Amino acid sequence: MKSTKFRGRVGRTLAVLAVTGAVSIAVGVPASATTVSDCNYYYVCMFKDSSYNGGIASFTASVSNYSGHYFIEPISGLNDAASSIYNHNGSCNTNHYENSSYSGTYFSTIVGGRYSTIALNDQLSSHKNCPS
Ligand SMILES: [Ca+2]
Repeated sequence: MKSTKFRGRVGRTLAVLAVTGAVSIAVGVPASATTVSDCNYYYVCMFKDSSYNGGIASFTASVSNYSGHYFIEPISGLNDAASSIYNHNGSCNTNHYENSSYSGTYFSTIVGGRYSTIALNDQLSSHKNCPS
């Protein structure tokens, strides 16, 4: 009899934990859940929105044309859409260009630099990793 009651209490506790877990998952992973900490070491990361929100695109090399490249979490096109950058490549600066093929106006980042809002917002189309 006693052991039956004990199992009942454990059962209710587990049920409450399961519901709590489900709620935290739903709240903790909205569509635009990216943060600057999603940018792993060795990568330069671009984010669709300012303040490292809205999706992330991570690269270890130069990209001459963003057409066909995408942010993930959530997925959306990279070209003419980046709004914040974290240079986490650990070794060198990067250049970010208005046009493909490393042309047009550009700006540079420094190693470890975090840029929550960038010049050329929603205009970037290529970047050079370690340009000099
Ligand atoms: Ca944007």
